[in-house]
Amino acid sequence: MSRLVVVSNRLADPRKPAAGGLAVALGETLKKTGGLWFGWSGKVVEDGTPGEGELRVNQAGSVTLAELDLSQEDHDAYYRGYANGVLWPVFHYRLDLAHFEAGHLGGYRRVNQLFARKLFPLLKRDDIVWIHDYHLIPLAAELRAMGCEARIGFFLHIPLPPPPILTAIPSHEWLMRALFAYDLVGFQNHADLQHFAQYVQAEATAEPVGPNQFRAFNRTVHANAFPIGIDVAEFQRLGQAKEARDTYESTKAEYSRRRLLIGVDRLDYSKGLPQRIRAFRELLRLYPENRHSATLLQIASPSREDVEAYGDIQRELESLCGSINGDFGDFDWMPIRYIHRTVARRRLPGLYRACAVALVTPLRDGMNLVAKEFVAAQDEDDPGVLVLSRFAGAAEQMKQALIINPYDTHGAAQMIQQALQMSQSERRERHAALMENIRQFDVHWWCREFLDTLRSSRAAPVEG
Ligand code: GDG
Repeated sequence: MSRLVVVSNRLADPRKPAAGGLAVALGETLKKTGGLWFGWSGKVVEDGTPGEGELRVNQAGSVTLAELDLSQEDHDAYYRGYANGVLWPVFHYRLDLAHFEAGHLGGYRRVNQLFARKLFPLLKRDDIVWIHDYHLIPLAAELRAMGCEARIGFFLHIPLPPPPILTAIPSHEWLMRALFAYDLVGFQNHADLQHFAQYVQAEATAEPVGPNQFRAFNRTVHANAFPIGIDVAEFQRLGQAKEARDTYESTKAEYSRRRLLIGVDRLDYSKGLPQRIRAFRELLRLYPENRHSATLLQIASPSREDVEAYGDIQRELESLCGSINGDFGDFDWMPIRYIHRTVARRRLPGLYRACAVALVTPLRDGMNLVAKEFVAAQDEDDPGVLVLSRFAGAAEQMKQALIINPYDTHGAAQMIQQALQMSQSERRERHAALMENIRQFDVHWWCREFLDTLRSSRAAPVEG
């Protein structure tokens, strides 16, 4: 079997349990093929030269880890400026939050060139290369320019917006053309795949030349939807370990007379946190029986705090939670427990299991793995209910969740009430169907499906 080479912005050590399902799944395939994982080390060198960075190569069992440092200037332009200041907001339909600065695009290109320069000498001719996410869209084009002929696939973890939004990015033609350097491009769901097809047909006059094959810029690329899953078995094992069981017991004991609702998100404007909090306030207003009895536990783990829009969302959230607790709270009950910290992964399954309802209500999300983790952590006899935004990629698969529109505060509050009142038999039925789906389409399925498709896709240059 060919060696697998994984490239992602950040490197995760697949041996560490905190790494999560993706690193575990990729780690398994890397181990089997004696593979290589290449990415940024996480280290920023303050007085480093732009376009340069030290590469360290280490062995972790049979897997080689290659970590690259970045200069401060590159990091600011590539990561903070372009990836998180342009691509993240636009791909999440937030043109209002995008800052287009020419220097940032330059830095994005420079770092992709640096990645290619450092990676290319490590590649073997028959390697299978799998590049991940929006930070590295032009990487295959840079590798091809150096003469790389390996099979290269790309997976976009975040949504791809439709052409009217995508075309607002200056240099969108350059960005989208870069996708044609891949043999296979994967999206989270069929809606995103459709957006890709619409874009390349309208803007690049690419013709579909077969099922999910598009030809333009002298190359043919295969594209398809590969919805990512979680490692269900690993997450359930984590749920049976002591730390998760202790967390379950202590949470249950503390809230013995209350119903708990839970939200677990990176503190990101795409996750619809203020909308969720407002829906919870509407629940308390519309259905007063929930006062004193329902508590929302919102874990918002700190994220990208050096990007301006993230500070704004944090302040908005703090003020909203404060005003609801002030308006509705009492000596013996606070409606919202807002935790702006990262909770240890080992505790998460216990927390999920102690909760009657999960609120997964992003305004836009590639997939959303919290929705799947919540389902996997439930007790199958007495499971909690998932309330899920129609704008999460997960909604395409998880049809037995209660699907809401996060912009509709009133409608969302009604749905949360329905979740709190759902009979045990209906909860069981919905949970069993959701469980079947997340088991079948777990992260190992995703990995196999993408790599099998990549092995059989070859993007031949157009003749003549
Ligand atoms: C991107 C796409 C897509 C969250 N808070 C804590 C914590 N988490 C963990 C969750 C879950 C993961 O982080 C979040 O995954 P999501 O899928 O919700 O979101 P993104 O980070 O935005 O990921 C997304 C994903 O890529 C995969 O393709 O689904 O759409 O945006 O695993 O549990 N973990 C711990 N403490 C926390 O406080 N330990």
